[in-house]
Amino acid sequence: NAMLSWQRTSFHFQPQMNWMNDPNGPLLHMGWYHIFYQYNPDIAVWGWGNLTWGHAVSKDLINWFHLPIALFPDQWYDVGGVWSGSATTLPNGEIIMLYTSRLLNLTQLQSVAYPANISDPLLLDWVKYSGNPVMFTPKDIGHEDFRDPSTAWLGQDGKWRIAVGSMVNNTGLSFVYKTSDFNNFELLDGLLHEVQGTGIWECIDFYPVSLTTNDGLDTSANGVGVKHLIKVSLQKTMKDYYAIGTYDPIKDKWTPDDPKEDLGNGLLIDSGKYYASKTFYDQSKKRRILWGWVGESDSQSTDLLKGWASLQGIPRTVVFDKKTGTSIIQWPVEEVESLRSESYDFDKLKLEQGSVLPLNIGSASQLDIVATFDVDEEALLSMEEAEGDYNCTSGGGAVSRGVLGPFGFLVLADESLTELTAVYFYIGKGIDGRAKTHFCADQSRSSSASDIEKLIYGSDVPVLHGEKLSMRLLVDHSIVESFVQGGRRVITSRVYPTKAINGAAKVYVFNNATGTSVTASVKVWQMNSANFKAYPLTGDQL
Ligand code: DQQ
Repeated sequence: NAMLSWQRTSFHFQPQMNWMNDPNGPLLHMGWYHIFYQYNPDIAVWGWGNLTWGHAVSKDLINWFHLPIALFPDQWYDVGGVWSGSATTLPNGEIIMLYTSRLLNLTQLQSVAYPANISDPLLLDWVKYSGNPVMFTPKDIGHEDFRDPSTAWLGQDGKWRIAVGSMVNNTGLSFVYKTSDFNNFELLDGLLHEVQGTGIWECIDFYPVSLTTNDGLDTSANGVGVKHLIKVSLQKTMKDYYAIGTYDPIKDKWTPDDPKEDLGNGLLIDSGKYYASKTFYDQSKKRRILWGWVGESDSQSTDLLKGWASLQGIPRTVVFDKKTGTSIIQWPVEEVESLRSESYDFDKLKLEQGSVLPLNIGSASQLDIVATFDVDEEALLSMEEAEGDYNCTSGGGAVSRGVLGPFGFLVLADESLTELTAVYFYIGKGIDGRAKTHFCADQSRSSSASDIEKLIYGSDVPVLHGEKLSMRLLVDHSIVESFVQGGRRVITSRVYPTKAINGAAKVYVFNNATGTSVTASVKVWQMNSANFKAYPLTGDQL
């Protein structure tokens, strides 16, 4: 439907048409980044039994070649759908895919696939192991509660470990399997971890982070100066949670640093629309890269009209936040900066209380924005006037005025400001009486269309002594990815403007605080579109 074509993104990964969900088995092989994804090739809605692994490759994580489907549900053990899974690259260069295969009666099992020809840089052909399935539903586990094998990591005994998510009653948990050949798998007695009340753990991601460097680590790394992060996707909230802790390689057990901040109670990978995320180690640039599924917030009938649904977020590097010591830092991969074209600098814009200022940059539908904000020193010091206990989701959104907030950006906004997505800071007072900074994205006025989910997302964000308030926004037609304080917190928004589209989209800075003026320094880049090419590749593209 041409009428909705402007919602299609220009530099985010999407299949040419139909339905996509989770990223699967990301890896780097012979200079090509591979992404696989849950793909329904028949229609723009999820369909459990139709799910395949779509496949695409890129040299830079930004410009893509679509490839033929890698895995179809064509065996007795996966006719119920080829569900999510992960890649493991062995030290000898072999690649192993583990995925959830479903029987017709919906039973979830784990199966193995290999590239037919490891010297093919595109890894076009996949062979399913003749001994599949390789993992069966453990005793006392519901046959539909056992899925999403992780990337394998090497134990001290020279055997590989794999995490698989499940639940007992309502306790989410991770089994650990051991293997030396990826044909025979032994279920270990203990669990990697479990948390009451969290429900099924989907798409477990488990990896080491370095406490000392900004390099990513190979999934098998452990030892001094290393902590381990577990990420789980909780179906009941459709959010990705993580916690940092210590992995005991003898007991194959992980313990959170702070039990109060355990999975489900602590940090989110992204407080917006972001699910089933998965990392991989990029051995060429020594970095860990995160992919995440960004679904639609419109209705299924609109998706059917459009003929497509979902995108993947811009891949992000992940490092341990050495300054807070409690969180990770996510940042768009540097390659996205290759799309930057004309730039505009706005130095020290003074925003009086209650002001909205347009940034005259022409079309504002494809942007990369970086900005810092200063509030009045005096206003900050007279914090007793600021409200306590602010909360983005219940705080009334960008129209609700406080002493020290909200202030930030209005993006994908039309000239009359009837449609806009607000991304902003709000400084309130913490229980200790000190300033507490919140970072929010308000979708409530993002579209004049109805049948759209228009939530307000966000959380508080640590702002350390001497740090300026800063944010970076990637805007691409129907998505806004917002990174605050260098990537300490992230919010992804899907929005569907009807007027603020293409050349009519504008960007504003605003200050709706009643008790302070704000000084904003902003740099905006227009973003070129990425290339998405269909298979087959021509000789020089290889
Ligand atoms: N999506 C897959 C499952 C996974 C869920 C099925 C998470 O394997 O648990 O499409 O979105």
